[in-house]
Amino acid sequence: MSLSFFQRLLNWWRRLFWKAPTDMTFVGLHNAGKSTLVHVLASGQFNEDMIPTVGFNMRKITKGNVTIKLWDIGGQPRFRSMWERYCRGVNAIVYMVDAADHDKLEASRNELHNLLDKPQLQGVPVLVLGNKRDLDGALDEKELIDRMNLSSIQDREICCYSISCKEKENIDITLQWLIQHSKSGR
Ligand SMILES: Nc1nc2c(ncn2[C@@H]2O[C@H](COP(=O)(O)OP(=O)(O)O)[C@@H](O)[C@H]2O)c(=O)[nH]1
Ligand SMILES: [Mg+2]
Repeated sequence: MSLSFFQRLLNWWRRLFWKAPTDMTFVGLHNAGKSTLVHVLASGQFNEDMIPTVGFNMRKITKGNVTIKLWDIGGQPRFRSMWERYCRGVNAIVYMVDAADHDKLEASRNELHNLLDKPQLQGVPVLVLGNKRDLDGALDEKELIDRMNLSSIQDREICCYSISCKEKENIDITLQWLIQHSKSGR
């Protein structure tokens, strides 16, 4: 069975992404789809380690030359001091939102703005992903930019895509953004 043109193109972007030496952070509220995104991007094997910190769910993904630190943000102010430690020096931050979970949007917005207020993270480019666009009532990009108050973020490059990890929608442009930000020279 031959792969479709689209699948082959996606695989090509994937290989390119895992090649460049990169350190990234995937963060967002629990259940946004961060772990699912890693599986979709990797589509195959990767290494996953727990970083042992009591009560704080931090995972380290490695594949090829890429390291991704993955963690759930929210509801635990006592862990805020760790954010800088885990995000310092990363090439980019991917902030994931469940675009269909309207009840959690405000919390997600507040956590994002708290995170970006950290001086150590100044200037780090951010990609906000509104995941689960396949679900009824999911916010589109424009609505997400508004509800997440992204236009107030002026001190860095910020981008927002509406994606579905489940239906693999807009994974190609997500990979392209990640590849473009693999080597920021920071
Ligand atoms: N409908 C839908 N469900 C998704 C999508 N991405 C992830 N999920 C589901 O959302 C739940 C949470 O995903 P997970 O990756 O564990 O979230 P995490 O806590 O951010 O790592 C799981 O049940 C996933 O199957 C998506 O694009 N659409
Ligand atoms: Mg997870």
